[in-house]
Amino acid sequence: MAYPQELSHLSLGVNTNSADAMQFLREYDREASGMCYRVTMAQWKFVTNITEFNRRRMIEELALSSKFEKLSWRKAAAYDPSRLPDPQSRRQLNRILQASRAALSDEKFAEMQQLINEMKEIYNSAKICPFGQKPYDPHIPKVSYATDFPETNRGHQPYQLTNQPYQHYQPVHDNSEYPNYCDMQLDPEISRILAHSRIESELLYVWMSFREQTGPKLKNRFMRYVQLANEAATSTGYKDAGEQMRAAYEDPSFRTSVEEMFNQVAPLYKQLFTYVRRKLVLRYGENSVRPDGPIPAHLLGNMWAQNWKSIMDLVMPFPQAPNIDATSEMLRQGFTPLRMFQMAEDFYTSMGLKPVPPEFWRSSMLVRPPQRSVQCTASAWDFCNRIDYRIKQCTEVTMQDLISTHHEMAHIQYYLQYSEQPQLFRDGANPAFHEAVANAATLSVYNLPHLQRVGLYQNKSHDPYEVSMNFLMSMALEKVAYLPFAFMVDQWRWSVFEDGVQNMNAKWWQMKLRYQGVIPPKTRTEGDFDPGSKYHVISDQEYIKYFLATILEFQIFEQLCTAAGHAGHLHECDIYRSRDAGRLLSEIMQPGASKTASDIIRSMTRGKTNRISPESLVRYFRPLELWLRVQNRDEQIIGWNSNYNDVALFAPQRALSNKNYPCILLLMFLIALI
Ligand code: X8Z
Ligand code: ZN
Repeated sequence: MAYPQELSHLSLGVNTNSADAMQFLREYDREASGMCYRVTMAQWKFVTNITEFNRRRMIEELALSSKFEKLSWRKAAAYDPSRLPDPQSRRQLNRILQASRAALSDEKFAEMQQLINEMKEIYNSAKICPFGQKPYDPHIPKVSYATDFPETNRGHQPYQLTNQPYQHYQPVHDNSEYPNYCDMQLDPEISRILAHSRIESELLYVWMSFREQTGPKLKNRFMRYVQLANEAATSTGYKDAGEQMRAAYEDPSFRTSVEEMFNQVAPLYKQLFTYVRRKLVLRYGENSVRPDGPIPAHLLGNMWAQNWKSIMDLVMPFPQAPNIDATSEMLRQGFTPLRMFQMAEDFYTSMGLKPVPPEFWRSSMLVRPPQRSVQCTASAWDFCNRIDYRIKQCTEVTMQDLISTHHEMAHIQYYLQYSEQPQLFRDGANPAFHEAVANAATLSVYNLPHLQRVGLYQNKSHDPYEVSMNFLMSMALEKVAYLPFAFMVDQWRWSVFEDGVQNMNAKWWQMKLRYQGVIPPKTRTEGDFDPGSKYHVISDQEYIKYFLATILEFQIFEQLCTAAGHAGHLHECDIYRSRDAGRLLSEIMQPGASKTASDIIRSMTRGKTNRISPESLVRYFRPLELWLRVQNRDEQIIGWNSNYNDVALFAPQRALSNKNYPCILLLMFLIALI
């Protein structure tokens, strides 16, 4: 699709002078870079030093930036992009018009920003009590939520809010009576329990409690957010907010394209699923996991059952062979966080890519600073001035953090590569590209040949096939297990934007079952709002990019490996020190968003295709898939039996188990007797 042509009709098209438009774009570029610098700096100061003062400064800058966004959108809408002779300027103008919510009135625009900020705050302040501390003790006051909407807002009518938009909302902080010791947060405490505990009741407890502390408090705000997002989208010329989000992919048949991709990876996922389910049956028993049905979502090592790598201990193909982890070798060699970052820089410069500038080393936060509160999630920062680039990461000397270091450094490399583009093009070719490129580079770092080359693994005479299968299993638990989750989040979100907010939770679980084959461990109702347990849902961040990025990363990786002259299994390819791979990587990154994804993929594959394709991912995991097929040969059902649908959503899982029939019959008999 050409860049959303439909947007021409929202433009007022009053000014048809292309010289004026070009002048506007030049001014925009200068002002937007300046604004971006100020906001980014205020955000950096806050997340690396969480104080009330820094929070207020950040909010002030964000407010200024929103004003600028709104004003620029209005100015841009005065031009008709289709009349601009220069395609690059047309593309820039469309980028201003396309994604914005600026078509909303000033009041609603501000309300939207406030809603999203409040939802983030509620989410980030969610805390639960430790397991076994009598969470349901009547002495511990239970927080009650005024979550239900008036009946008039149910049913199939679009949700209507009264003219006092906040009257149904809960205050942001209502933990006043919550006991002090109930201070476990998602990251790190709750996530650690889900990853490492193998006690089902404990897993169930944290799974349920986190949802109690998020969903119900967020539901009303989310409904209002849906209404406002749709209003912004329709005023911008889109059918609904889902269509507006999808427009960034510049593909008129985007929904069909992603569905086709999903269908191509589903058979591999089902093999993995079936094998993992059997191991979970062995661990937790048939009363907890049906041997032919869906898997209860709390047993997969992660709050959203999206990444299963934490249950590797339960599913390792060859427990006698190692699961490659260079952590102990790194510790033995006295690695430091600084050395890890130097190593990551060397990875990119060895391919002829750019070193990071001195400002990076001066200003990054590479370890958790003592005596101040910071947000530790790893991230890479572009300060929009072509000078200042930083990483924030509370690095520890572990293999996982070494991978993360290479991942974040790839983002910095992307920033450096497209730094000469105008501000509007300093971005990935589509929203999936940044993550895809960063992960493609790290696929090379994970593998054995690379770890051997950098002296972090010595071959200790283990069977190479067994070592390979263990490695591919750990990768599959991270990448393959993730695909249906990454796919379903926006399927759900788009359906809410399209069909309305009724039965949002039931829809969520229907999709979780259909695509992931997971069910809730306990009955859920519309009083719950389980999508609200995922940050990206309530913080207005589209998610399909992660699905596409996971597929695209293997496609990019395979092209880099071909450029590097790799022959043999894809999972054994290392692009370290390959100038040819570096050149290709630079060709992918350097245009930023100035070209379409389809143009970049065409040139990356030397004209073979212009589409994202899962073939490389499937090829990468082919040796594991063959092994899984053998393991699953006696299984009655590859995948899951969806007849358990009703059970999953509306009744406790075990209620209809065959084993309960004698009890039910006995009960009926006794009742009849009475
Ligand atoms: O949100 C993230 C990163 C920032 S891009 C922390 N990820 C997705 C998630 O957590 O759901 C990385 C993996 C997918
Ligand atoms: Zn990333």
